[in-house]
Amino acid sequence: EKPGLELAVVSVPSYACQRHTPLLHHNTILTDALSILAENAELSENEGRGVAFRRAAALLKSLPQEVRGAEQLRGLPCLGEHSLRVIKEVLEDGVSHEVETTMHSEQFKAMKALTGIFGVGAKTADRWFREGIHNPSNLQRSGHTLNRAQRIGLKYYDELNLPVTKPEAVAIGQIVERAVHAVLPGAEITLIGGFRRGKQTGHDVDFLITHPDEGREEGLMPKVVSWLEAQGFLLYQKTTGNSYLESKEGPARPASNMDRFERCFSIFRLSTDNEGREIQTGDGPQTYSPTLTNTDPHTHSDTHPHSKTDSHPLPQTLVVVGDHAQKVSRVLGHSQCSGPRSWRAVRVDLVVSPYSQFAFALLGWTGSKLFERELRRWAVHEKAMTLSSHALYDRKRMQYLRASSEEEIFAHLGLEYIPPCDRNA
Ligand code: TTP
Ligand code: MN
Ligand code: MN
Ligand code: MN
Repeated sequence: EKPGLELAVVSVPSYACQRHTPLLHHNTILTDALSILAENAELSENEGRGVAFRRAAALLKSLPQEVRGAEQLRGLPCLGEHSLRVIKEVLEDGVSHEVETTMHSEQFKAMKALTGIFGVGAKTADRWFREGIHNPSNLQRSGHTLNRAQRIGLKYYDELNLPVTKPEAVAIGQIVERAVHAVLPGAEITLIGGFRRGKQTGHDVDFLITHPDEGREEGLMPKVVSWLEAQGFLLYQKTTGNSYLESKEGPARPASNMDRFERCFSIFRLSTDNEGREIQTGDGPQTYSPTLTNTDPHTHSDTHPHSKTDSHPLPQTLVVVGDHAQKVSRVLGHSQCSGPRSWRAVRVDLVVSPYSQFAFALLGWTGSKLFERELRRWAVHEKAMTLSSHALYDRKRMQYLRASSEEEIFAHLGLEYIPPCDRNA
């Protein structure tokens, strides 16, 4: 008798937004293989293929146990012919020939290295690759004219590719809070993206900013950015205004999945001390009272998005020791800037939403990207509704459905509530 045969008879729903997908799961060997193929498809601008591999991987992430044989997969949704072939290969041989070939291909390695530069997308990377540029050093020497984002991306290449840790995210959060409260007292700041889903590291840190008095948040971003710049916290920023109201398409019909909030893509200068420990210097505890909303993904108590019940003062000084600190100081020591320095570059995304759209923005910016895609697909195909990071529109009743919490949005969509920590599809 093979273990775990019961998997086949357990019915698994086909949309990722109907399932609990924790960060840690039982099929990493299989999902790592499928993720390589997904990434390769995305880098080759074959979105459909990428989504198919991502859906297959997400299905495996949601299973309650390790898959040991292909017969356990019978009856499960989301597993296309190609994905099944790869899974079977890994189950039988330990590796997939296609995955190995992909991983070690010059094109995949080059595309990953080049798109790893902040400001470089798949199109640009592909053009450079076909000119024989395979890595940042090649690009540096090529004499290509780079835009401002790409120049800074190249300059801080190594450290921007170092993971951002949770303590670093918290330290950035303290800076963002000081900036926001300096220009708009009473504004609320929420950690979103991967960290809200419980990830311990990320490629950036994402924050959503709102204010309970609708309208007070208008024009907030330029003020926050000016404050941050004056204090020397920014290495780079690109702010885009809110284009939601001016849009002629109507809020429920975005031209793409991109939302139209006031938004800032930035690179922060985060202080570290000489020993590689992270220290955030500031005005001192007497002038700063942190109120960062508790978004601990394992407490399901933050049911109301604006609740402040669990907020507690954050430490003024963050000390990061061990492996990560060593990696940071190694990268900083070897950076192109002269000598080791006492700060590192960190990618930060800031988004401002009106209070009435907060729940939609929170849901839309918590991710994962596949979870978001599946939510919108569910809404359209199963409920005749259109979901965006701004609103939910019911096309049969021809009306917008209001919500002040994520729970209400799931309820409108006829879905069981899935907490952030289980949205790691
Ligand atoms: P990311 O920061 O790209 O991803 P992440 O936080 O899940 O992972 P990582 O740890 O690597 O940073 O995006 C966060 C969420 O924001 C994601 O669910 C999609 C959403 N998002 C938008 O809605 N619009 C956008 O333009 C971008 C870039 C992201
Ligand atoms: Mn992120
Ligand atoms: Mn949970
Ligand atoms: Mn981001």
